[in-house]
Amino acid sequence: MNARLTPAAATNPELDAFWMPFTANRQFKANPRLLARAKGMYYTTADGREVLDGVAGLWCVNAGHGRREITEAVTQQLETMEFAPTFQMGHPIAFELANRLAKIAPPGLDRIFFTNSGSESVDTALKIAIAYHRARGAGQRTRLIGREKGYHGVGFGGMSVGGMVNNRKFFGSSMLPGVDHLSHTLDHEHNAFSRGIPQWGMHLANELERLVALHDASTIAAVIVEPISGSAGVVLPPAGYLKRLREICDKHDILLIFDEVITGFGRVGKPFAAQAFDVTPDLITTAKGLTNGAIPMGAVFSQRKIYDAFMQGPENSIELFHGYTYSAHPVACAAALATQDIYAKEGLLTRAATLSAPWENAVHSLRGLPHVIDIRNYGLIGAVELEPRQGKPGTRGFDVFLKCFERGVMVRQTGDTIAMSPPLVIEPKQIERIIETLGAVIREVE
Ligand code: PXG
Repeated sequence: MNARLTPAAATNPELDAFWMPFTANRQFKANPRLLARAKGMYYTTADGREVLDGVAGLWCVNAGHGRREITEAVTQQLETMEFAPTFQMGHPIAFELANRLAKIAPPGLDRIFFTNSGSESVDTALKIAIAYHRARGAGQRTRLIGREKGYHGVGFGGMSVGGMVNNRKFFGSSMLPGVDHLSHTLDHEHNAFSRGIPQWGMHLANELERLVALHDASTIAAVIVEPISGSAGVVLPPAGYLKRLREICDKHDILLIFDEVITGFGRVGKPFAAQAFDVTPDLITTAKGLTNGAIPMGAVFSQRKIYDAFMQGPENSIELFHGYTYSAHPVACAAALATQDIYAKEGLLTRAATLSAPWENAVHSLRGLPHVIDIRNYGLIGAVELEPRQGKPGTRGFDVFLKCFERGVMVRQTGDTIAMSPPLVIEPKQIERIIETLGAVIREVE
C-alpha cells in the first residue's frame, strides 16, 4: 500500500483529472485496470490479483520488478544529494555512470550524453548529428531520414522522423521540414512466420541510395532506424539489411543512428542490437532498461569522433548548446549504476541469447490458431499478428489484450498485433504460462 494514499484512493481512485498518455481515456475510465504493486515477474492489481508481466512494464523493467539494490541506491543518493546541476558543474556519480556505460558500448561509442527519456535521447541525437556536420564545415547537411513504421518518441524531431501514421497525422503542419523516409521492412508475402531474422528484404536498404540520388548526399545529416521496430508491432530487419544501410551511410558520409530505446540493455541477447547484428552505428539512443525503468533516464552513445569534432574553438566556449536540467540527475545515475550492477552480476545483458530458442519455439507454437496471420521473434521479443476484424481494426487485438489481463498475463497490444517482451529474468515455466494464456485467449476471441 502506498503510504500517501487513503485506502479508498488506493483501490478506487477518482479518475477524471489524469489525462492518460496513449490511452483510450473514456474506455479506460469506464473499466480501469489499476496496478498497485510489483515484485519479480509479477504485478499485483489494486484489487489484489497477480498479473504475470509479459512486457517488462513497457519494455523497460529488464531485471524484474522491485529490485532491492536499486531501491537502496536511490534512497542513499536521495539522502546524500538529491539534485545537482550538470551545466558548468559536475558530480562524480555522473562520470562513473558514463564510464560504466562506455565499457558495454559497441566499439568507439564511448561518449555519453544524458537525457530523461527515449524521446529526449532521439531529439538529442538528431541535433548532435546536424551540429556535428556543421562543426566539420558541412552545415548544409541538415536532412534527416527515418523509416515508415518507425517510432522515435514524441518530440517534434522524433515524431518527424517517425513513421507511425497516428502519431503524425494530428500534427501534420508541425513536422520538421527536410525529412524523408525509407520503406518499412514488414512483408507478409515473403516473410510471414519467419523464425528470427527474415531472409527476404535486404534490398530495401538500397532505397537509401535512391534518396541520396534524389536529395544529394551533401544535404543529408543522418539516417535513424530502430534495429528492430517495437511500437509498430515488432518489425525485424531482413538479413544483411542493417549492414547495407551502414555501407551506404559510410559511402556518403551520412551518420547512422540506431534507436535502441527498446533493443538496448540485453533485450536481444547482447548489450545492444548493434552488437547482435554486428553493425556499428555512429550514435545510439537509449532509455528504458538503462535504469530498469525505476527512474526516468535516457542516454545517447556517441562515437568519439563525433564528440571530438565539437572540441574545438576557444576552450571557454560551450561546444554543444543542448542539455536538460535533469541530464545525469544524481538519483537517476544511482538507479542506473545499481541496474548495471545487477545486469553484470546476473548476466542479464546476454541471458536473452540463451532463452531465445525456447522463446522462439513457444511463440511459434501459436501458429495455426484462428486469425493468426504472422508471428515474429528475436531475442526476448515476440509478436503475434492477428487478422483485423472487417471495418474494425484493432478491436480484436484489444480484446485479446484485455482477456489476457483478466487471466493474469499482461501483454501489449498495438493494432491487431500482440507484442511481448518479458523481463530478462523470466523462467521457462513463465514463458509457458504467457504462451498458454495467449493461445487460449486467441482461440476464444472471435
Ligand atoms: N524510441 C523508441 C525506439 C521507443 O520504443 C521511444 C523512442 C520514446 O521513449 P520515451 O521514453 O520518450 O517514451 C520509444 C518508446 C510500445 C511502446 O507499446 C513503446 C514505447 C513507448 C510506449 C509504448 O511498444 N517506446
